[in-house]
Parts: sequence; structure tokens; C-alpha cells
Amino acid sequence: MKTTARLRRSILSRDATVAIVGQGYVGLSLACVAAEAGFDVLGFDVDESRVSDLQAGILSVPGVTDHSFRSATATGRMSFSADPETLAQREVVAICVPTPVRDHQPDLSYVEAACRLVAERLLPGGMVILESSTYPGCTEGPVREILESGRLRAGRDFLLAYSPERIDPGNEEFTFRSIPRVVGGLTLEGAGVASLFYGQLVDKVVTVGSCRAAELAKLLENTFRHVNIALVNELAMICHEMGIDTWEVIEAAATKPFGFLPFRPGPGVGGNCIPVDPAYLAWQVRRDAGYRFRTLEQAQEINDHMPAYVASRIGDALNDAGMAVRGARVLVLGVAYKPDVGDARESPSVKVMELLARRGARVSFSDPHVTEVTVGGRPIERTDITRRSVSAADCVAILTPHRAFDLDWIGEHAALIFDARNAFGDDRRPNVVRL
Ligand code: SAJ
Repeated sequence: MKTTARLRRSILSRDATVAIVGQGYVGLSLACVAAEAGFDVLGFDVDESRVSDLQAGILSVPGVTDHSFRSATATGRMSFSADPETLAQREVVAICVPTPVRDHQPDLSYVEAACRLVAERLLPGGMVILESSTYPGCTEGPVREILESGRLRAGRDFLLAYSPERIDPGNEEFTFRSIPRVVGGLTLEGAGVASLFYGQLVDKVVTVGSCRAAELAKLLENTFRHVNIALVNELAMICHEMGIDTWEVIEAAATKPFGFLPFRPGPGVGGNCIPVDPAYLAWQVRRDAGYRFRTLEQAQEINDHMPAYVASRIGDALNDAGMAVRGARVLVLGVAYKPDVGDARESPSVKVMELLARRGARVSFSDPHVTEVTVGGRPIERTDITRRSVSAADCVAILTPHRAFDLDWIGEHAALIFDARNAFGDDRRPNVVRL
């Protein structure tokens, strides 16, 4: 680009106008921080009901704290819209839309749709940043192609960069500002100006040499988790066969003060990060390098198998208590994909319920954060935890141990408990069977 001096100056002076496409927890978090930092921020979303909530000061986006939303709206520098025209003339445009997986393939439809809206309103001399998790080569490939569908060219007429989000909803220890930001640019100027922008929002910016490096760094972070979760999941299956206490082994290894990070087994891997990011990487490595990322694909196989393994272990526990799965009443505690969240998307708990129902069990669930799930195409309402519901269950399966569960009380009133998360810890009870 002829000069980035003007854009640099307007970022430093906070005169740069910012637009953030996608107001999920990623986009809205970025909007709040940018407004607090002094920028005029437009939060754009295609979901008109979400936009009208946000315009009315209603925080209908999970994963963003009420405090940060209120504080940011109080600046008077945040506005929200579902009208694509509002994206015009925005100097810094960040794209924070979902990148799910469909049939084991990346689904870039949200990113492509967002890029088309932006491309029609690109400001010469402006900058576009993609934040959505994606495979290496996506920003400089399909994203750039769509953005250049008009007469403007990336690098020459506008800057293009990639910076992965690392927000951990609810984590008070690592805040948006304290989590370092990785930034890669299509050009050196792109990397430099994007790093300058994020430098106004976070304490530390890590600039890498390309968009691809930044894209791959993000996928590595979550693939690391995925592979290590698979390691302990397979260890749990082996330990069960060998009569060794998995949990004791992991806690013992975790006493090593260096060179070890504890992960813990469970009914599988849910959420829209850990199962998804590695799938993008495996797909791209196969397509572009013609290579099977074996470590990753093996980990996917193991983690994908865990719901079936846990369902079979619950069946074993019923059998050992003289009960068949068919007709058994199984009360699942925790259907969210991880403790203390209300997101049941891709939840392994739901898959366990489906597998048990397929074998004839009568499944129900309780979860303080989820009111209904669909099991085998059938909606199931939450069951309250009462003396009646717990004592009526042939087996209570703890799959996601929310802090809200009164485990002492449940341990006293349930005849048989399958504990897939070592929720009872060292509190060993004769009626509790552990993964
Ligand atoms: N899980 C295990 N065993 C473990 C850890 C996780 O079975 O030892 C399961 C969880 O139950 C869940 C899934 O894996 O079903 C994912 O859990 P997660 O703790 O990785 O949580 P996520 O999916 O919310 O991951 C996000 C990621 N954040 C971003 O991508 C910005 C991840 O990088 C974070 O490390 C993680 O939050 C976090 O630490 O909370």
C-alpha cells in the first residue's frame, strides 16, 4: 500500500473506525475491548434479533461478562447493526464468524459470506483481519480472493492480516488484555499495522512471518489439547484392562514440576474448538500435502470412540449390579460439553445418552445450565435432581461435573453411580464406579 502512515496515525489517535463482523463471544469481546480502548466500534451481525438485543443493552451472547459489556456500552462508542451498509468506510474490519466442520470437512460458508459483505464495502487504505480459526492458507487463499472480487487488491489497496482469538470465556485469570496475540500479515505492512492495532488492546503482540504461520499456531494450540486428551483417554481404557487406577496414575505424574501437563480422561471431546480445529488441520494436510496427519487422526479416532466406551462401561456397571441395559433408568448428570458452561453443542454426554437409548435404556438428564437436549432426534427436557429422581435411577452417570451438583447428597441417595470424571476424587464410595 502506498502509505500506511495515515492508518497508523488514526489507530494511535483512536480515530480509526472499527467494524467487527460476527457478534458471538469472540466478536463481541473484541468489540468491548476496542470500545474501551477508545475506538468507535460497529458490531455487525446477520442475526437481527441478536443485534436488537445488543442495541437495547441486552447481553444475549454467552461467554461475555455482564461487566465488560456494560462498561463498554457506557463508553458510548459501541453500536450494533444488521445492515451491511454500515460496514462501509470502516478502516479496520475484523471478521469473527464461526468455522464449523460439516461431514469432516471445513465449512467456510460463514467466512465467505462475511468476506462478500466486506468486499463490497472495502475502504481503500483500510485493513481486514480474519480472527476465525481456520486452516493454514485460508486467509491468503479464499479470503483474499473474495475480498479482491472488486477492483481493490490486498497489499496494494488494503491490508490483510490474520490473528486467532484465544478468548477463554469465564477465565478471570487470563483476560483479553493479558493473553498475548499472535498476528500474521499478507504483507509486512499488514503484519505491522495489525500488530499496532492489537497492541492498543493487549499487553503483548507476537508478530509472525505470515498469515499461514498464525493460522497454524492456533490449530497447534488446540491440536495439542486434542492429542493429549486422546492420550489419557486411551490410557484410561488400558488401565481398566490392567486393573490400574487411571486417576491415581495421572495425579502422580502431575506431581512432576516440569515437562508434564495433566489432562484427564472423560466421555469424549466436545465444544466448538477442540474437536473442530484439528479437523481443519487434518483436512488441509491431506488436501495440500497429500499426507495423513497420523498423530492427529489417531487422536480423533480415540476421542470419537469415548462416548461408546463410556456407554459400554455404564452397561458393565449395570450388569455387575444384576441389571440389563434394556429398560434400565439412567440419569445423566451434566450434558454440557464441559463443566460450568451451558453449551451442549457437540457434547459427548448427549452421544452417550443416544448410545444407551439405542440399547434400550430409559435415559434422562439433569444439568443446571441446560434445559433440553435432543437425543436420537427426540427432545428431552431436564429432570430436576430430587430424592425421587435419584433413587428411581438404576444408574446415575456423572459425565460433566458442574460445580452446582451436590455430590455428597447424590452419593448418599443414588444406588449406583458411574463417575466418568473422577468427580468424587478421593471420596471412595462402594456405590461409585469410576472410568
Ligand atoms: N477435556 C477432556 N480432558 C481434559 C480437557 C478437556 O476430556 O483434560 C474435554 C472437555 O470435557 C471438553 C473438551 O475436551 O469436552 C474441550 O475442553 P477444553 O477445556 O479444551 O475447552 P474448550 O473447548 O472451551 O477450549 C477452549 C480453547 N480456547 C480457545 O480456543 C481460545 C482452548 O484453547 C482452551 O485451552 C480451553 O478453552 C480452556 O483451557 O478452557
